[in-house]
Amino acid sequence: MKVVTGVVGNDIHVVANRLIDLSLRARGYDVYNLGVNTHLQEFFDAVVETGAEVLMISSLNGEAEGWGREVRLLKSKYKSLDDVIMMIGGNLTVGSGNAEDIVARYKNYGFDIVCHQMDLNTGLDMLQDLLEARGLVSEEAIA
Ligand code: B12
Repeated sequence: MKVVTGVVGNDIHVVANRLIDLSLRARGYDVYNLGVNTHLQEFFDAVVETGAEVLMISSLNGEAEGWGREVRLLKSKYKSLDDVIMMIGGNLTVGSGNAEDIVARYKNYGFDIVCHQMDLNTGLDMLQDLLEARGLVSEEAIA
């Protein structure tokens, strides 16, 4: 199972990105890590190039709020990505905000799984659950 990951926008917070990379590999995923400072369109291009089933974006400084709005537009341009699971996590707004509202907003942008200020392993369990629900993996195997 291939996952493209990275940190969106002009965001240099790299620690979570390294942890995500390690944790995904430990769970058996093939990881294509674009690192920090990644433009939204670069994520979409990488998903097309690698044939990844999952796109996992981080935002730590909160600027994803600005980029998130472009997701639907890009999804409509890249029609082949309709079945790709889109996931985002980290600090998904600048300053504080109501978590339920933030999650609803990002779902509206087109993300399937939204993990605002959520522990990484909880988010990765949510991904596993969705992959199982879609019949893409069994409980035992990811790779
Ligand atoms: C270290 C740090 C920095 C370092 C970064 C060094 C580096 N190269 O990584 C420096 C000093 C450079 C820095 C700069 C800035 N920072 Co800073 N930084 C931090 C700090 C103290 C720790 C971040 C960290 O590494 N945490 C450790 C990792 C492991 O935890 P994490 O990032 O929270 O990630 C976890 C979860 O969020 C989750 N997760 C993350 N992504 C995803 C994705 C998915 C899909 C899932 C499921 C889970 C998940 O998993 C991780 C592990 O559990 C935080 C405050 C804090 N205590 O968190 C502020 C913080 C992130 N920074 C902040 C800000 C504002 C900035 C600056 C804009 C400050 C400035 N005015 O210049 C700049 C941004 C520069 C830029 N272009 O991005 C804010 C963001 C606020 C917001 N979103 O509203 C924070 C929260 C501080 C604060 N309370 O205001 N920062």
